[in-house]
Amino acid sequence: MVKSLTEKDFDQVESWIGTGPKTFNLLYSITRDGCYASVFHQKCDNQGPTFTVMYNKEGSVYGGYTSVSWSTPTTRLDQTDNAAFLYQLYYSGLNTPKKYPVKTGHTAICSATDLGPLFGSNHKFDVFTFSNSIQTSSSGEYNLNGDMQTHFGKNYDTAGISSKEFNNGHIRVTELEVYAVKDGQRKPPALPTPWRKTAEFGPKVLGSLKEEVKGINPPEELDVPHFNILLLGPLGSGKSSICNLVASVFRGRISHRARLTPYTFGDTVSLQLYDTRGVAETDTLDLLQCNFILDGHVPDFYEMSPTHLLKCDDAEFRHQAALKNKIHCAVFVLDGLIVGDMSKSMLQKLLSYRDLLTRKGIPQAALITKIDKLCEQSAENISNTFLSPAVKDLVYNVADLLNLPRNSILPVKNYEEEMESDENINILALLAVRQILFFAEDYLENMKDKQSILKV
Ligand SMILES: Nc1nc2c(ncn2[C@@H]2O[C@H](COP(=O)(O)OP(=O)(O)OP(=O)(O)O)[C@@H](O)[C@H]2O)c(=O)[nH]1
Ligand SMILES: [Mg+2]
Repeated sequence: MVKSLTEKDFDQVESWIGTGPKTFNLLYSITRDGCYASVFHQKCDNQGPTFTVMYNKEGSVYGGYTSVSWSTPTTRLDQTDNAAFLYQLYYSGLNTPKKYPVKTGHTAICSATDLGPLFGSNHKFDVFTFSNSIQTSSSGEYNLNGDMQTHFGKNYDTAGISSKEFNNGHIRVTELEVYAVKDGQRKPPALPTPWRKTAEFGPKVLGSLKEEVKGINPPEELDVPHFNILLLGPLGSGKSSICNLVASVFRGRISHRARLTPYTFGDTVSLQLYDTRGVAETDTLDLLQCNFILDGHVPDFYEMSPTHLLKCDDAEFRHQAALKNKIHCAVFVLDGLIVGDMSKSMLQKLLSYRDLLTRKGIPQAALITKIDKLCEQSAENISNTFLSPAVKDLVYNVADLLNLPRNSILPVKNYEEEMESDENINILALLAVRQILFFAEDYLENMKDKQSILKV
């Protein structure tokens, strides 16, 4: 349903009036001020040209313009106005801009104390909105008591259309507004400021981010082919979907193997993501097992479960773990829809991993998934992520919950099944991957420095 006019609509009205740039200042709104003829006159009399607009539940938007002031004469006053017109901007939700000019020599408007806006004459009205007062119905509509049918097309050239084609054949409106129209330049609406600075989304930035991410590699001096990134998070938070997302950005290889599954992405990017079993309230990856993973003792594809815990004397236990087997950055994957309502015990669990990681000096980040479900703005277009107040609030909230810096909280949208590749989803993923690789690179640079100190 159309609820307010856009800048494009105002541009359209401006071009219909046809005398240069115009400003539109809302004088009266029945949902704000009440549907009373007295209030309409109090707010709109002697204001010069005005633009009246009505909205209905079907999504139709229509009304009239007059260059003559509304007034409160003692008896009903018909006035001619060669500049007046009726119009339709939307019909049942579709943008259908049409102007219906006043017929030459005909009455354009009628003013009186008891009348709301009336286009036409006292006896032959084309668009008569209401008289006296109207209360809202239980459905939230105002069932206007005027008439836009009987004499529709009498004073205005409505091109033979019926009132049904004008306003769906009824005068139940959800809003009626009157704007003062004055000469002047409208200020362009202020662009919302992004809450995180990023380059403008587009094909160029997608290409350059891809190249940048491919160019981030572990220090050559270390025998480490990939950055090993561990994904940790509650059940169903989107960990496996993250692996698919990165794979789809880099056209990598996805193997659907169980538990501690390393996903490499061909030769294109030095990144290995370790997907883990979801953390549940009761059954979970204990800290010792997590520590074994971090230290590289758990072989790839090892099936970890609470009933199948790795022990130091197991044959699979990798005793001689090298830096290339260890985790270089851990990423908490959190479902954006429910992270705000996370239970205390789940938060405690995540914080205990976090404590372990911090004590081991392993950098950490958090990916927030499902941001498409979080707000309309992002659902419509993922490039709005950094403009969305809802995403911003969540990112800041998660930073506080996990006590992580805000720049390590990274919103993403995963691909759901059978979705086509999308440029904006890929850009958001690459921004997150780049940040995670920076953290892992820092960690390995530190390791390199430590190794060289030990060698001296
Ligand atoms: N709309 C939407 N759905 C998502 C997103 N990420 C994941 N999902 C859906 O959430 C569900 C769980 O995703 P998974 O990737 O399997 O989650 P997981 O963390 O691997 O789950 P476990 O391995 O069971 O702990 C799936 O149905 C996904 O399609 C997202 O960003 N947006
Ligand atoms: Mg999974």
